[in-house]
Amino acid sequence: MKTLYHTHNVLPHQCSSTLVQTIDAPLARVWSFVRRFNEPQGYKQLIKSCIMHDGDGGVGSVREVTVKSGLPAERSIERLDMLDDDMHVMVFSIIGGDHRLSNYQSTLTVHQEDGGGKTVVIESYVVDIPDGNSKEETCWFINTIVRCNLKSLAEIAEGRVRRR
Ligand code: A8S
Repeated sequence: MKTLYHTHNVLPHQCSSTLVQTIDAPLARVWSFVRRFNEPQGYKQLIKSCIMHDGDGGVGSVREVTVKSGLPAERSIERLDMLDDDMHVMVFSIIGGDHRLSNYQSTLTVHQEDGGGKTVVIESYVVDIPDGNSKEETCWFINTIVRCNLKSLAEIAEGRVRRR
């Protein structure tokens, strides 16, 4: 069931959203990019580099990503909470960094589309609304980043661009 991992308990001071991307590539290929927690720059275009603080990509691993210039932050510390290679589920949390995102948690699932050879990726998140921002502003900002990540995942999985 596609909604299984995307039903969140959202508190009043939080915002949440769900984004969907259809990709014209086999599920196994899409998942192979998603599952590499220690290599998010493999598909996330906004990430410049990634170093591991703990672990090597398994559950509990902690990474520090550096993002490209022009964004309102430079780095983010993130922990892998769940990685299920059978159900194709990945959950990670942002646990630090020089940005204003508190209690950010993302859930990404990958599904085989009925008929055809296409794959559907669903990513949902929950995050605290920072002081001084509205729910709409917060969701707009995160949705822009997540949509950009899902678009670049599609480009790479479909072979329209090469991996860096
Ligand atoms: C992800 C999702 C998000 C990443 C955000 C929301 C971020 O890496 C970027 C810009 C920021 O201002 C915040 O899946 C932060 O990567 C691209 C550094 C956390």
